Amino acid sequence: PFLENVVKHEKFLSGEYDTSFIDTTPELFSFPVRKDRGTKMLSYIGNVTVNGFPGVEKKKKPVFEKPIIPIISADAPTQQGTKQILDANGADGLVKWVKEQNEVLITDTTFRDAHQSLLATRIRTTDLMQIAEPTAKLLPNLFSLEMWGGATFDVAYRFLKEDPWDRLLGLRKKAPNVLFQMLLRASNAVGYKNYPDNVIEEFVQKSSQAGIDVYRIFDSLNWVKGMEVAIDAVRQSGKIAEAAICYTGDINDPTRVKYSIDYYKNLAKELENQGAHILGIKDMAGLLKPEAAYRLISELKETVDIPIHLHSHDTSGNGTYMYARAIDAGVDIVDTALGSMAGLTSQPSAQTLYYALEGTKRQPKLEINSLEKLSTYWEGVREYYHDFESGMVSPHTEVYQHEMPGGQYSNLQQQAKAVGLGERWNEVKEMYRRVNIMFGDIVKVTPSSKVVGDMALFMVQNNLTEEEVLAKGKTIDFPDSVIELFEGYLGQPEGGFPKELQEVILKGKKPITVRPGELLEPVDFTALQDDLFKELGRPVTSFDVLAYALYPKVFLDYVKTSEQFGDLSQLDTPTFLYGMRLGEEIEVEIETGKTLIVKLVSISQPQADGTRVIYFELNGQARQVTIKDEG
Ligand code: 3PY
Ligand code: ZN
Repeated sequence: PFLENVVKHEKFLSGEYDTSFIDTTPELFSFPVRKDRGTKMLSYIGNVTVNGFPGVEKKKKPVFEKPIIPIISADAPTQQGTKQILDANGADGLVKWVKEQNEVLITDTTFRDAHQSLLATRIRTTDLMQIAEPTAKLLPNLFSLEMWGGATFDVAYRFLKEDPWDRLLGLRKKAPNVLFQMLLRASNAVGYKNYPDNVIEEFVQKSSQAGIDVYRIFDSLNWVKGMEVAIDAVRQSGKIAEAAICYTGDINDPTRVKYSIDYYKNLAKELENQGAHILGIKDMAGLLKPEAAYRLISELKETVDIPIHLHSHDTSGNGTYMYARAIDAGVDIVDTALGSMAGLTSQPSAQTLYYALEGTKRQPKLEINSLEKLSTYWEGVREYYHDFESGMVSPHTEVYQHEMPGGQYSNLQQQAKAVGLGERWNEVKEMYRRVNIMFGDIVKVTPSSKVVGDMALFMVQNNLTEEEVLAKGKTIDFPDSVIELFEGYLGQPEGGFPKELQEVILKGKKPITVRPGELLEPVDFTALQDDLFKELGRPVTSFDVLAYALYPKVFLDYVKTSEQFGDLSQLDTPTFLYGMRLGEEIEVEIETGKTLIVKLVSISQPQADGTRVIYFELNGQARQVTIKDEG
């Protein structure tokens, strides 16, 4: 009857059934509480206890210390911050305010890039939610919290089995005072390919309604044409368009003429003319050296009138010193992470920068003890995710050679292991450098960096040299991503593609030179919502529809897992990743005021059909679930 009521509803029939339909017709959507929520959760816990979690070594659940949440008195007010400035004065008012500040402003990346770059983006919403309010209360002077976008969207659905929109909405409630910032891959949105223009427009509209204020927009080949739709959409939403230049090469190296200071100055001017409120410098691999930073920022300050926001990774160990030089040159905002989540492939540490600038006029106005307290919390959380660490333990100046983005390092390493090249990782890194040159020295950042990585793996695996690729290319089946790049589906690189290689890779196919979005049919969101509604047999929100438009398979897999195991976002992370120890008791708050107490009593030996029976107590009642032991 529920389905009938919905499909016969006049609003449904007229096609007006976006989220407001659910909001305005609640009578259709009040379901009886599902009685089997407990059993679903026990199935998940049983499963992960017996079979482990992908990417986590299967072993008895370790005993973790509980991460220490700073104690803040419940009635301590949340001080107003940049979010209120934007809401009161609009994007231009906020930009004006930024320009009036003398100290360097700080974006904290702990909620996004830091864990994307250190822990394969695996931090779960529950660990973010617990520290969001203390962060808002302890660091009200932050410029922004980078907390969404990049890989977080995909990884949330794909690996964490949780909804990234819930993360955004939940965090927004806990941290109402600081601007929320996301990374948007221009026409690639939060994915790895080009989407139709209306998908980008819809994504910006919905995410801005859900709480994003600052969009760092970049194109993976620095192709401004590919950024226009996203910049316009952000401007229209009334939010802040931070259009970013990806930094590659070395402006102070006379042999790297392609990415010269003039190249960056021209790009900066173009982005300002395109409507950027802020100019982002996205040093995704951490290639910007201290003196180059001083020169770059000094000259860009004379080129554009908008504030400049610098992002970098500390892979080389030079990050703090480089920031200090950029700050000397007048950069307005820089990205740091809390100390325990900083350094190496992540951002430079907020505390380190704070002390580095002591005694200068531009020291950030942040409370050092607050930074330390929050950092202590993250030190504890990071332990949970130990198995996702890249294994890098000291600075790698070799990044200046291979130029691999911080966020790619651990990922490509995993990819190499998966295809049996774990032992040849050094060769893969060297090949990555060579492939870049073979491709004509391109900007390497998601998704162009993934193509360079795919090609490097392919060449190492097949023992191919550059010469052999050209000589035998007509008989080689190149990875799909490589073909798409050379077809022009990620846009156009500076100076064009190397012609001979392009011909070899495309084998007679004609490349495109227009914006890929111009060739793509707009997505019919109403039809898509209809399909999804039929597929799922439940009300779908416009957030669901967008996720489905971006990642159809990943989204449907996520829905299937949620149906099987229920909402897993409430489980604590050690249980989510390791399951339970025999005799252990945990509490799971499934909704406010409703807590399940789960005890793992025993696990049977495998039965003839390969299943095991897991015996639990759920709120004191004996319960059992049967799990297939995957061996
Ligand atoms: C992303 O696109 O996810 C990045 O962080 C690129 O640096
Ligand atoms: Zn980054």
